[in-house]
This record gives sequence, structure tokens and C-alpha cells, in this order.
Amino acid sequence: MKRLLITGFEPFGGEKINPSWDAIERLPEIIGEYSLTKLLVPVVFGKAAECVLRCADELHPDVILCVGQAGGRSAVTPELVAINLRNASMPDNEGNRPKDEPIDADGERAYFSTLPVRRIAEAINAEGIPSQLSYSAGAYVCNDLLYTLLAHFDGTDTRVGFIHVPYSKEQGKEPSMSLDEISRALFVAVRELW
Ligand code: PCA
Repeated sequence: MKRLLITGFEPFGGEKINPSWDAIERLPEIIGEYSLTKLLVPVVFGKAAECVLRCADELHPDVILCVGQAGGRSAVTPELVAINLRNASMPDNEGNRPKDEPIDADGERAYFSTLPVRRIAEAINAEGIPSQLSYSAGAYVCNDLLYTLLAHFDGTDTRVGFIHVPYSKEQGKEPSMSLDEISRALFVAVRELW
């Protein structure tokens, strides 16, 4: 079996849930040839990536797929790129609020995802769930996590990707999707990995 480390975030910005984690919890332990390890990650600059890297050090995953909430989006959006920038319009869960700072002053400006993101978006759409490739993961904690992981695993066999999901119905905000739909979209994404 191949190993997939799939991560979701804790709630942030005053929300009671984060659909990224709730949708991951609904996934089975095995999808196709992947065995899943699910990890809940803090919404804190730097710490999110430390948490995932600590787990990856033990697990040696073939793929790391991180998932986060993107309130305001109406589709499931695999991210193509992560940029070397931190900018927060709201404090993270430890009160950090960086303003246009680099993630790594000596690092590359950007990294492309090493997952087949366009194919994943097409497959989710084919399942009847709106999905679209995204060209910006923002400059908040999700981008921070994706950038740091892509930099860390650059040139290795470990592939890294990120998917942003809309609010879930339970959050009472629009646009939204049901947790069932979000979870099915993630299932399809994992199915498309090989
Ligand atoms: N979304 C935030 C951080 C945690 C999450 O679920 C983001 O898009 O950066």
C-alpha cells in the first residue's frame, strides 16, 4: 500500500468548525491503493508546517494532501502554486498577524504543486461537484503550509498538494457545500492520485 498523509485545519476566524477537517473525518481509512493517515493541524503560521513535518518524519508518506477552508469560494479548488509570502488580514489562532513578510528570506519565490491538480479538478467536476483549478492559495496559513512543504520535499519522491474547500452548510454562510459533497470531492481527489 502507498501512504497518504491527509491534513485538515482546526476552526479559525470565529468559526465553530472547519469543513476541511470534518470532511476528512468522513473519509475511509483506505482509498484505492492508498492508506490514509489523518492529521488535524493548527491555524498558526509556522506551526502548521512543523506539525505536518513531524508526522511525515515518522510516516514517510508517498503523498501529502493538505485541505483548508476558503470562505467565499463556491467550488473545490486544488491549488497550483504556493508563494513565499505571509500576509494576514486576520490574526491566526495564536494572534500572529504578519504583514507582507517572506516565509523564508532565502527561499525560492514560489513552488508549483507536485500533484496532478488539473486532472483532480476535472475528475471532481466529472463527479458533478463544482471544482476549479486555483492559481493562488492566498498568503495566510494555508499558503504558508503548502510553501513550506513544497520547499522541504523539493526534489524528493514525496508529492505535495493542497485543496481549498468552500464553507459547509453547517456554518450558515454562502456560498457553501454539504460536508458530504466536500468529502466526496476529496475521495475523488485521492482516487486520481495514481
Ligand atoms: N484556511 C486558511 C487557514 C486555515 C484554513 O482552513 C487559509 O486559507 O489560509
